[in-house]
Amino acid sequence: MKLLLVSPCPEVGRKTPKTLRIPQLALHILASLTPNDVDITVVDEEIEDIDFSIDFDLVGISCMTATANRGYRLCNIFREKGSKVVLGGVHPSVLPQEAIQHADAVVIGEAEGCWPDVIQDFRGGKLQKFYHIPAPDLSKSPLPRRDLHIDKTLFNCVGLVTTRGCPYDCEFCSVTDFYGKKIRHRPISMVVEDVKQSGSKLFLILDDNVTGQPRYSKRLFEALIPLGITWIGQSSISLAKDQEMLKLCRESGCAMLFFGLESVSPLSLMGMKKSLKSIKENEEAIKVIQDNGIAFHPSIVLGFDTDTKAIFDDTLEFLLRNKIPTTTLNVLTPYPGTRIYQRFKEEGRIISDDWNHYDHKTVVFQPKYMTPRELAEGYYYVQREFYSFSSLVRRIPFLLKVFPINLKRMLFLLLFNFACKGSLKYIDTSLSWADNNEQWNPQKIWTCDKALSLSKIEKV
Ligand code: B12
Ligand code: SF4
Repeated sequence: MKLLLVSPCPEVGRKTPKTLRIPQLALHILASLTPNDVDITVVDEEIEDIDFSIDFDLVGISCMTATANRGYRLCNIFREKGSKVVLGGVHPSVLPQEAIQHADAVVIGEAEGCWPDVIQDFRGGKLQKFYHIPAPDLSKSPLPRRDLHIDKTLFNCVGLVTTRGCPYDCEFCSVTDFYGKKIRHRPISMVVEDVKQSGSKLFLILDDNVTGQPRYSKRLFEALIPLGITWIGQSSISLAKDQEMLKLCRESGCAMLFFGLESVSPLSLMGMKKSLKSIKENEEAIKVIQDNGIAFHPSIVLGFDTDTKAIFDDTLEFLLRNKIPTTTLNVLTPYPGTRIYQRFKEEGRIISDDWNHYDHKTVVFQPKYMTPRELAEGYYYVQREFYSFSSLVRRIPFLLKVFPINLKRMLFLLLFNFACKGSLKYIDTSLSWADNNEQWNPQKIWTCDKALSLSKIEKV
């Protein structure tokens, strides 16, 4: 039996720069759950092209919303060639009825509990339409088949999972719905074995909050110290309040942490379930974290209902004032399956249902205090200014302050900068594709007096 496991690219021919490539862990997990007698091919389309001349019996495709259209196109191609196709990942999981129009079966949620059944049913000729095992026990899964590594890059960074689940359930995020509110973890001995077997020294820990279960996280970091690895992860900013955790994080090899700061607007922060609600508290936390030798990488979303056009300059000013070396800037994207999608749908504010545009770079909704185009242009402006050459020159000392001269980390900063600069070409500020483009004009915009006066209060 020949099995192909694919992670589609958002656009044909669009590849991730070689040095920044991280193979999709989901494909290696699926491979590890597949019986040994199956001949497996793994293709991450952002890294290499699919060889359509080969015939496969079964094809498994992993989709996010931004890659769903390409995933559905691949389903058609392979089904026409006679293969059976199974879809999985976050998008098919939140929209299984849409996904099944294109595939023979859909796995809703995590693969661990049901992939062996899918293979068995396929072999027995009785593939079912839907498979779903909620919150599988992570201690029962085999280690990912990292031997199917696609290529070794300069950094050879690989993904690593230690926990799944998030208790916060933010309005714009799919994670809690997908993985559940309860944090589940892999046994520490299993994570250590996974690290050792991977052959890599650099890891992206894919958990939504690597410090979310303090007792577990501290024991995990202690176990990682002797392995001498470097890792990047995501954490809640409340980490700054726990000196012991900060120390263990650094000693276990943590170079940089992504934080879902989400916004530099006091009004937006007030409306979110965040541990630190004021700008002042966040700024103090950033300083504590960077003083502990961990680079602070905030993920910032532009276009919340409390954002006026002032948010663009406020964001740039905040990033430079707080000596932030790198950041991820996103346009608010109402993903299907989230509460914000439901709300915007009910308010008639979704301007496109074409999943290709759901990439965090394109405006797919009517913002409250500006036109969609103003949000798109404002987003482009912040991205362009933050990743400009002159800004890079200003930010190099920020990184040097966090860690003493380290050529590899400096190279990473440069490459990350160039990749973000390069991604400017994918930002479509024309919005010419938007449904009923003419109706999204300034008359649709709310008056912003209240928001402006409140943000003035906070600044004073
Ligand atoms: C790490 C990560 C990234 C990394 C990926 C690095 C890499 N190459 O691995 C980077 C930074 C590149 C990234 C980019 C983006 N990401 Co991202 N990312 C994540 C994150 C944090 C972890 C994903 C992960 O690898 N998890 C570990 C693996 C093992 O889990 P998994 O992929 O879910 O797979 C499991 C199941 O889904 C299922 N499964 C998956 N595929 C398949 C296929 C089959 C056939 C079957 C049976 C089962 C199955 O089984 C697996 C094992 O249980 C998630 C959040 C999360 N907790 O999931 C967001 C997340 C997936 N990302 C998201 C988004 C929006 C993006 C971006 C669009 C953001 C942007 N600014 O551009 C881009 C899109 C990139 C693209 N290709 O188009 C959203 C997706 C929402 C949606 N509805 O699509 C998520 C859910 C975050 C969120 N807050 O909502 N991301
Ligand atoms: S945005 Fe972060 S904190 Fe909020 S639900 Fe998603 S993963 Fe959890």
